[in-house]
Amino acid sequence: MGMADAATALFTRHLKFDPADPYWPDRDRFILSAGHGSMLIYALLHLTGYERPTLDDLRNFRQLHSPTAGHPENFELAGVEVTTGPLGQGVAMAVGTAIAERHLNAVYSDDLVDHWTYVIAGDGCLMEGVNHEAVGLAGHLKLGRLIVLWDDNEITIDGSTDLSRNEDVVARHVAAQWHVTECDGLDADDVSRAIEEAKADSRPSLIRCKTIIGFGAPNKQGTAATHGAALGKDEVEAARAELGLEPKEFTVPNDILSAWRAFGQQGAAERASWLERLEASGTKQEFLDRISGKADESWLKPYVDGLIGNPPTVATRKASEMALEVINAAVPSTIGGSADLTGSNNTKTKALQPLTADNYGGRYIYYGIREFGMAAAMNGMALHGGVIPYGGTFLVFTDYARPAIRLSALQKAKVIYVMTHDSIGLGEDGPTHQPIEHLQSLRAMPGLNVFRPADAVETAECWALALASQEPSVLALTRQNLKPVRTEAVDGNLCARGAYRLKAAGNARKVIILATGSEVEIALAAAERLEGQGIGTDVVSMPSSELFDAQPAAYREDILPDVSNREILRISIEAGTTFGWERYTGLHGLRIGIDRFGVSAPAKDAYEFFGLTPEAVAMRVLDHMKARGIQ
Ligand SMILES: Cc1ncc(C[n+]2csc(CCOP(=O)(O)OP(=O)(O)O)c2C)c(N)n1
Ligand SMILES: [Mg+2]
Repeated sequence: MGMADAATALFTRHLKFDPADPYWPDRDRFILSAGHGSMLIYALLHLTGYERPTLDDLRNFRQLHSPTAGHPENFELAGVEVTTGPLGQGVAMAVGTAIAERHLNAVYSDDLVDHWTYVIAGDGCLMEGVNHEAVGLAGHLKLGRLIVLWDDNEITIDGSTDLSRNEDVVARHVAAQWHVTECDGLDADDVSRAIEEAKADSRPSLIRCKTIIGFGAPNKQGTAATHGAALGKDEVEAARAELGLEPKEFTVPNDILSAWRAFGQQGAAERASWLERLEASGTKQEFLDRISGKADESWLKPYVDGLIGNPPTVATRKASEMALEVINAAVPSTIGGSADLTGSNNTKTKALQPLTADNYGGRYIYYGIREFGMAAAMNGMALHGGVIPYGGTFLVFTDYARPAIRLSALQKAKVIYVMTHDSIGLGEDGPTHQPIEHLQSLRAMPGLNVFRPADAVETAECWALALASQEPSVLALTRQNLKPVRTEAVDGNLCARGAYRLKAAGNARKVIILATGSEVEIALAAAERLEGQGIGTDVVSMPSSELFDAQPAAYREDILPDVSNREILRISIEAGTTFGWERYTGLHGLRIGIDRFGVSAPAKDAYEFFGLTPEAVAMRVLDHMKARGIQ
């Protein structure tokens, strides 16, 4: 209610959109970062003539199967660009949509890409830590196409903002090289004037809209009581009287509705002329393919053939860089980056130029030490469309980026996280930097591909899978060198199965060892020892447990015969928590991993200390077989 006038100014006088084609690529992006105010965007979409939400949808606000979810969800309604609700992330994603817009503008010119990103943000969005990262990044990249309208109502859930904030929000934005202006948020003309001013400035803009929360509810406005709780019948009626609205619920007077529908049609002519420009551009198909997220896949086979012919002993972070050299040439929509660990994450390939305020055409972003801001920006870039963002940090710092990784998964944002230093194998940096629970906790997240490749071939295959997936992916990569485990040519992408038999038992099969990433070579060497004692051992590489779980039952049964079969012992080896591995080993199996924090030591010593060596593994397997009476 407090931002209704500001939103009216934006939607009727500035925002470029066409409800007849909500995904028109050159539309302006509107992001309601204050997602708890979802009814504002639902009302705007309804009034301007989007197919949904209908009046019935509005009646069914927050009910099961209604698209008018508690918070705006991009997968529920066209016109909702990104999913918001976790405060702060809307602004941070908007930084990404603004980056994508400028980049594509540099590639395709004003004719095809020339639009703005508008945000409505509350006090909460500006208080969250990620806001500081987002504001810093946007200021640095001089994202003048980004305009944030701040609903400055001085109220949050607990009451007055005086309870928890005394910082000068405006000064903070000015310090971050933003343009800031103020307006009366309850006066559409004044808001519109401020938007004009913001558009004329080449910096990102914050418009401080002075508002009253719950404006129009005569007895409750200006208080936290209007934040989320229902106003109640009496106060709703009083508000209707105060605002001069129809007394009947869910009715929009005809003259008001037709005026809004007319506003909704203002963009049609602009879209028509854009379509003409697209036809005349000579790049129509390429542009549309890019927007649809297509990525060339023909690079994989020749590249893998080359690796098989000459298998390298490299860290998988290096293998990732090698794959990226080929991918970045074949897939022009990739935009790489790192949160200040470029040389460690191996994310920058030779030909990539930095994306900067002076060169938006570049394809590599120095995000600075802003893991959360980077991840949220990548969500915005991916959902803008036309670019496939990938970005790196250490796997342990997925914790810093986690709320945005979760939103990548929820929103099906095609973001690729290049997470290196994926275990104690990073060595001397010690337990603060050594991930333990991270792989399993990421695997527990729905809708996220977690890949942990074992060598250069698997790394390339996992990259191909990540690029082909519509879901986000995490690539967990080593710092330390790994021996090649895939040295024979095969048809197709073995990692697509999630897990596959890398080595079949020579003797009668008694043991199946499942391993991921750097532990696959340990599994192979341990298996050799066991075979030497007549114990047939399969080694299964499992780069993705999610993809394995999605295989047909017969395939899973072939790789892992019935879990209740106690004649075959199943072992898992992963240099991280053993938590969760019982789903593949069964309770009577053996889980080899690390259920404590790591140690600061050279990688080799750390592996020895934790018993992650072929000798120690073979010993534990033999002991376990003896204890269980397996011959
Ligand atoms: C990350 C996060 N923390 C907490 C919440 C719960 N929450 C929803 S709205 C809100 C207060 C927001 O205040 P403000 O942005 O000023 O919104 P207003 O009350 O003015 O509408 C809180 C704490 C949330 N949605 N996201
Ligand atoms: Mg507020």
